[in-house]
Amino acid sequence: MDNCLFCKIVRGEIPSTKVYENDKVYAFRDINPQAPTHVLVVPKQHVPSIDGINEMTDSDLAACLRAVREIAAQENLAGGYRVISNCGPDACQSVPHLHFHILGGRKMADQMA
Ligand code: DGP
Repeated sequence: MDNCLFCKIVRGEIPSTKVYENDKVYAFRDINPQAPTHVLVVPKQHVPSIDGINEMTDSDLAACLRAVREIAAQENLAGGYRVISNCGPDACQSVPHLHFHILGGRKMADQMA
């Protein structure tokens, strides 16, 4: 996707602070962190949101969650962490490329919203 912000980050056309990468997944620090650790995990394949995951292979989708686990270990989030994927306008998704927020390094609120 030529004009997708996260596709441009994956391609290195927009700078980011890389945390993790493999052939299917790229992960980088959020520009507006909401916790001491705030990482975005994105598939390299352009998929707009969870609503679009039928366009992905199970292997590529699983790679995102496996990357989450790897990154949590790498970032020493032994106390726990939260994984969020906003999907669509009611969830305030602002970048239409599937991504998983990893939030950690502090105690999260016990309410989700
Ligand atoms: P969401 O609202 O769930 O679509 O989250 C999008 C996130 O992307 C938001 O937390 C801020 C982050 N973000 C937006 N633009 C950039 C950018 O250019 N670089 C980085 N590192 N993060 C960005």
